[in-house]
Amino acid sequence: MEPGGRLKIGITCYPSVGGSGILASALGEELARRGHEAHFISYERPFRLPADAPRLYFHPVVINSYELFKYPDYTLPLSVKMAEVSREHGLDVLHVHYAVPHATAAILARSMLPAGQRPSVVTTLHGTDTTLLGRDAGYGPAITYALDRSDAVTTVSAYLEQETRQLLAVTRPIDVIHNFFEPHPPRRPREEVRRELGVGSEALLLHSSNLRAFKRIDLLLESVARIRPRDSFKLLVLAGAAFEPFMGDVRRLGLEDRVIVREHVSDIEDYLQAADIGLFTSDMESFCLSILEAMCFGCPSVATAVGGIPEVVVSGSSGVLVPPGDAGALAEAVGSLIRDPGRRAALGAAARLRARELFSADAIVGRYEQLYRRVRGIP
Ligand code: GMT
Repeated sequence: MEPGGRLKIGITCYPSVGGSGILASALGEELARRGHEAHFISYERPFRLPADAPRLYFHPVVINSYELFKYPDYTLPLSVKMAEVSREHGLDVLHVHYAVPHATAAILARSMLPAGQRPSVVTTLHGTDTTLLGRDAGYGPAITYALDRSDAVTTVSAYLEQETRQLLAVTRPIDVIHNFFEPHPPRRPREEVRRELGVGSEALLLHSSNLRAFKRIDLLLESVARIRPRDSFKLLVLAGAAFEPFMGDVRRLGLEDRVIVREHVSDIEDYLQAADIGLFTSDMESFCLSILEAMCFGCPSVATAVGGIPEVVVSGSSGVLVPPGDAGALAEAVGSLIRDPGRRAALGAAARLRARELFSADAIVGRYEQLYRRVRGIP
């Protein structure tokens, strides 16, 4: 640690589109703003990481290919890079987001270093590292081992803490630290963005995700197809993956003139501020950062009441939650909000306030700073 209580934190995450990488990038950005050093260690620069912020560094992990390997290995080169960066920069903490394989690599990196140069390891579980991989006999025991040997473990919701205890038989303390979102100011005015999207007075529904199977894009499209009248809305999909595989459903449901797709947008705030109602149809979600992103712009969501979503949205007060898998209930909830702009505005205002009070950088980042100090034994 540097004089003045500044910490040096190594952060490893998946750099591709996904909530865990977005959260890790935002955390690094906020830590650097607070005077700490944030050293990102990954195979690519995380896509939302600012290019030129002070005290924010990126250390790429280089993977060579060897004929002998049928499957390329990432864990070992990652752990070697973690150890190298720890040694060269005197890292206090290696904070890994998503257990597989990052937590294992961090434990190995720590044990490769001499006593006195060893960083503490903090593992943040984000979701499928417990709920999917934790059930896989080829991963579960390795995840449990890495969690037991981490100096601290956090989960992004109380739901995920319970799942981790049950699925991985973890008995050690776990800190629940919810996700946060700190929006950057939009670059373009709301009206300009709506014009770009071809949206007039109709309600703009928003869905943003990486389109993985559990996001239930089939259900999303099925639900909006039931909304009447058809011309009362348009649906904007901010896709973190190619949307093409879903175009068959769009055509089958006659939604060609209702669905607008933007893939891999980086100026997400421009689109968030243009939206009226979020729509999230997942079968599982430990938190659902996309709902929070919309809340920050006073955009209430209709979502399925699964996993950690009820910790983010209080149904009837800061959004509307319906049972999972029910296209009728989703369509009915969205339709009633389209017809009632007053209720929409009230839910949106409450959503924005809840996001500010519970899930802003001010509310959350200090908890990570405290955790880092705790594992380092700094009062
Ligand atoms: O766990 C995953 O499948 C991926 C992960 C990600 O990288 O996007 O998503 C999880 O982490 C996000 C950030 O904490 C949460 O908002 C998502 O709810 C969570 N996904 C699931 O639990 C399925």
